[in-house]
Amino acid sequence: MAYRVVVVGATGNVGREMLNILGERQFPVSEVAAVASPRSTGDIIDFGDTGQELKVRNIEHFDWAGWDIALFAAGSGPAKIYAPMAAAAGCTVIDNSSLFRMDPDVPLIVPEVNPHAIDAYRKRNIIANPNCSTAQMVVALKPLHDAATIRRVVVSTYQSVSGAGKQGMDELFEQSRAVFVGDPKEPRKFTKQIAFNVIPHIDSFMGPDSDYDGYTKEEWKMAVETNKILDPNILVSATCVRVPVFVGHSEAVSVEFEEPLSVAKAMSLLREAPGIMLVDKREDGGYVTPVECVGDYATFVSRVRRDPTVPNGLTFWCVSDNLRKGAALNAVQIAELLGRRHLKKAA
Ligand code: 11C
Repeated sequence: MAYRVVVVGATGNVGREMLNILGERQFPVSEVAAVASPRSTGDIIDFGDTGQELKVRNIEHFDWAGWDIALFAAGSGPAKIYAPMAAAAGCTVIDNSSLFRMDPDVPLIVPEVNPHAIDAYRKRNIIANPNCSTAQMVVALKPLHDAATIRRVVVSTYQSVSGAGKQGMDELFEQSRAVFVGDPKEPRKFTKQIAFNVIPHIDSFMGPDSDYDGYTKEEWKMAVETNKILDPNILVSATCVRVPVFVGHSEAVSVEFEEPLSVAKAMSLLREAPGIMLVDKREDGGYVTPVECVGDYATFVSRVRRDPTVPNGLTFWCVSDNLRKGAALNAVQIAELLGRRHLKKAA
């Protein structure tokens, strides 16, 4: 038995990774539809490395009936129109946008962290995929939280330009070249020059009616999504920064626990935890950087050390491919979980 699967936004950064990962993981598909906006209709794209080619279909005329699962990577606008349409037609939606994440009737799932929460998906037939910077952080926090109960997290991110889509990647490439040839280009996608620079601003600013006044929406998402996925009692203060890296988000995470947790115990828990690869040699090069995590499934943790400034604190570095664990891989893992727990069609 196998599923009829739709990938929406199939021509974008995340949509293409969804197709790659469905193929790589041999997700049981009987048919795959690549769907996108009218401007891509008729384009031919690869179904990952399977050797199959897919003709892109127009979302405006797509008939959702008879399809089992739709992986949406088209942003909030299309999700608002088409996700409820697909869900009503009986096709379970796994949406990568922020639109449904905080809806109490929509589970927000990271399979290594809160797989049981998926059981509530039937209320809307929609499941939300978290923000990339949240996903990798909660995978790393989960085993530590289970052992010593996290009270507070202070995190600074170093987020790659692919989080801002193809336009973000193009802007870094073109600006870098422009700096070298002495022909500077005005920023278009980002608010300031991203080449050879860092920008402490991702997404819009929260307003004075929010507890997170002065934070950005990306920083707010890291807090409220962590609360929904892992534990509503964890306090999170994030500073999200765009850096001139093409793919791979990095995070410096400081955690304060209710109970003591030694570095040795934390490392042993992380070594065993699903989805984590601990690389921590405390020597030159004994840690993972974004370029090394591209194309990988794991969230890499390095630089685990005691935080001497609080009674029960640890600090670590974590890196993951934001287009994979932060988006497409997590969505496919949700589809696998859905199949195992609910659809009962998988071989
Ligand atoms: C970025 N994290 O790096 C964002 C991209 O809520 O799904 C994903 C935004 C989201 O710019």
